[in-house]
Amino acid sequence: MSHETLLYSVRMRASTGRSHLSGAERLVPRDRIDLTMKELVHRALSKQVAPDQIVVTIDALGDIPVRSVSSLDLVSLDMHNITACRRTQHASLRTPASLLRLSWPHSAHSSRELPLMAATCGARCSSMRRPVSVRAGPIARRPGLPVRLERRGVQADRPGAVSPRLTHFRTKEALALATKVAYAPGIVAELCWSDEPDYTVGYVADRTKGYVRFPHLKQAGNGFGGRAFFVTHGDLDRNALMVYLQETPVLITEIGTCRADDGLPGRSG
Ligand code: PML
Ligand code: MG
Repeated sequence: MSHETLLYSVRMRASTGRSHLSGAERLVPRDRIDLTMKELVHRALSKQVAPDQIVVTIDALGDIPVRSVSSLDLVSLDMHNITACRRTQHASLRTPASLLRLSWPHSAHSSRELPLMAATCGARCSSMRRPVSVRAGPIARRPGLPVRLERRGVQADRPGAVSPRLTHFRTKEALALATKVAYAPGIVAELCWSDEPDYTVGYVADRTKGYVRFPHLKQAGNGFGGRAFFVTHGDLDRNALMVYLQETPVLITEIGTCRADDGLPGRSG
């Protein structure tokens, strides 16, 4: 493989004490490694809390096949009331009968917020230990799936491909991640609330609706949040799902359409 076509995974993890502080991953060609490292380290250093440790890991993908996809379409809701955002997020998740189980990826910050997010989805908590399984529908007796999402292989910011509306780095990264997750075998939908205290945004994502963005799911200053995956049951191949999420590099080669809400299903529900 020539130097030009070789892709590298650049990962940053920052922590303070035993707590995770910041993390990100990019898939970049060799000539962008330097810049990407600087950007990610800068990100870690810009947190309100100073990190004790910043670890940057760079791996050549080598022969690992990369899956190229277009991003999900982005639908942005102009809705600034917390209750309305939560209700609509709930309503937009209420679709398939196969929407059965909620798995909690991880996050020290997440556990206290989980009941709230679970309620948002119409689900009930079965445990407060992590990973937490949440009851949602007829699969209640099945154990939760401890999906830990590695951001491996996600590229969010191909220059030139980004729509003018996609300006915030968190939106770009979350869209890339949600796109990867949406194409995972067995995933029905994903729900996210940002865990940044001053970033009140979250989304629901699936392949049909796209990335539906809710600007105001919590009060500013509230550092709770996280991601939850809804997976199918019966035919779920856990192994395939885990391998895809943890190992498969996904390159976002095009950005889908970005539009304001124009009649999201469940909007009035
Ligand atoms: C956005 O659409 O602006 C991003 C929402 C989710 C952010 C998740 C995070 O990075 O905390
Ligand atoms: Mg976060």
